[in-house]
Amino acid sequence: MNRIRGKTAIVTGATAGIGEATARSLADAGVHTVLIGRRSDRLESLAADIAGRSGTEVRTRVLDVRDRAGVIAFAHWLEREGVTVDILINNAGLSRGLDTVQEGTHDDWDDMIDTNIKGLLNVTRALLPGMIARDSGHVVNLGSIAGHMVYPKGNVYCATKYAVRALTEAINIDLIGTRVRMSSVDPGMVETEFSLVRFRGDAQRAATVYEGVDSLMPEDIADAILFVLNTRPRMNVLNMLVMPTVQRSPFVMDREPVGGGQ
Ligand code: NDP
Ligand code: 8X3
Repeated sequence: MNRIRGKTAIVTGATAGIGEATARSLADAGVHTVLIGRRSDRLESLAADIAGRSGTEVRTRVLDVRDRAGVIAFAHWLEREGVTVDILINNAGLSRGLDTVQEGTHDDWDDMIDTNIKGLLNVTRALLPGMIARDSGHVVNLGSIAGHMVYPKGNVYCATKYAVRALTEAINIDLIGTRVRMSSVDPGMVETEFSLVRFRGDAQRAATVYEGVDSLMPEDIADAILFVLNTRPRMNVLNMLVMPTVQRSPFVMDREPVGGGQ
């Protein structure tokens, strides 16, 4: 049964990876979408690709979730466009570097904290009041296994994902007395541009992260998000931790020897 057809979803970080796959899956399910990211060329080509899928409307908006004034202006633009937001996918996020704290850089920390925590809060603060006023809506945050277990040199990235988990729990308490739901989908390793961004474009280093691993793919997480959204209104999935079958914890992973075991 499709309970989300005809609704409207905002997807932050729709230009790549999990956000892009989720945008496609939502459109396939008949959900109208508003796609957000900083790279306009990617937004436009994705919108062109999915426009008309199941007769859905697709809007795009170049927006940096760290830009608080820009996020508020975005919310006003939605009002002017007559868009009622039923679903918010707080997906925009990133990691920067893999260093001990004593070797880390302030710029990397700012990027992660400002995007993964404050960016999520900026968008949520702008759109949640409308959902509460309508007593209807569903927010899905992208957490991570990194919000459940820390790993070596993951320090600040892990802290941001622990914060996402805490915010999901805390905002659910804030929402008591309303029918608005907030969920979190927390993946283990997913093959996306995540490591390319973490290692600032070093494609070789990024590739080694996924080498020999039957990682999750963005479409798997899109499936999980669609499942969470499609539950009956009386049910709220607070947290869905999703791992590749070959990864039982950040530290326990079946990795095929490179070169097919030679
Ligand atoms: P990608 O790098 O493939 O995609 C990240 C997306 O976030 C891009 O669309 C990027 O768009 C957007 N983004 C980054 N910063 C901003 C910003 N300031 N404003 C607006 N958009 C922004 O990574 P993933 O798809 O893997 O990551 C998506 C989410 O999933 C993140 O929150 C990540 O932490 C989480 N996650 C990822 C896992 C993985 O293994 N890949 C595992 C667990 C969680 P643009 O650059 O155009 O702005
Ligand atoms: C991304 C997955 O394990 O690299 O959240 O932190 S991990």
